[in-house]
Amino acid sequence: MIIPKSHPRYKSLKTRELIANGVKSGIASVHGLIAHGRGEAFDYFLGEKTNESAKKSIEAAAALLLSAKRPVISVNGSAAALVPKELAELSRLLSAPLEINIFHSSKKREIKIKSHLEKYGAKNVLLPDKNHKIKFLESNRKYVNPEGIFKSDVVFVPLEDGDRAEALIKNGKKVITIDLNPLSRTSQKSTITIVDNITRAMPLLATQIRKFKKLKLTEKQLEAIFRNHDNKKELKSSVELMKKL
Ligand code: PTJ
Repeated sequence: MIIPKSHPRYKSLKTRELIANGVKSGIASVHGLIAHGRGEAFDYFLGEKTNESAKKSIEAAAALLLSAKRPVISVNGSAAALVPKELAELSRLLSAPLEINIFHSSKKREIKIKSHLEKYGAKNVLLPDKNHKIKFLESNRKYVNPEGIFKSDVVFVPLEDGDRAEALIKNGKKVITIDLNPLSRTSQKSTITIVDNITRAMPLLATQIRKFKKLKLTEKQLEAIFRNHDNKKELKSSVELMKKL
């Protein structure tokens, strides 16, 4: 379908199309459409722009990712449909693997997501392995790759559902998420939550990482940045922002 550029909701409709096409091509789960609608509603209340609090969280997330020993980028069907190029770029910038990890179990979809990411330039994409699990999780998301999430210290988990952030934390990992809903379980349990649309936050995160790399910040400087981050405070300020609208 051709969406005229003059349409007042052009950007939003284009993003909708990405997720709808993702479902049609078997990358995103049909449930991803519902998740997307929920995200759109929260984005409305945020004024559909990256707020100051999200900018602070992006800075902290960049510092944490750069100081990680074994960072991993976890990818589900919705994230792959919305930001494949940006996920591949983040993987390159951090020399970190992308690991497919989906809630609605499907081997076929995992393979499709992998080749979709590779089409957009990803070089290191891992798949889950039924012989390796993380603890404290019952769903399909417990299966992980031995060279990826299993051994990781920091996991980037954008657009996530439910209980995995909490389980990853209980497994001793630090968790960074992007979630438009500051009240979600994932937002509340993660180490760092970026309350923003994944389509806006991903390019900003890459820019911040590039900036920190250029500045050649030391371990200590990076640590000071992410240790200073108060996730509860930033979540509260996103909720306050929504109330103001
Ligand atoms: O591919 P699968 O099988 O792993 O399934 C992926 C989905 C997203 C369907 C699954 O994880 C799910 O059902 O997620 P939830 O429980 O709907 O949670 C998704 C969260 O992402 C919600 O809190 C939404 O508000 C949020 N969200 C939706 N769209 C965006 C978003 N956050 C950031 N950017 C978006 N574009």
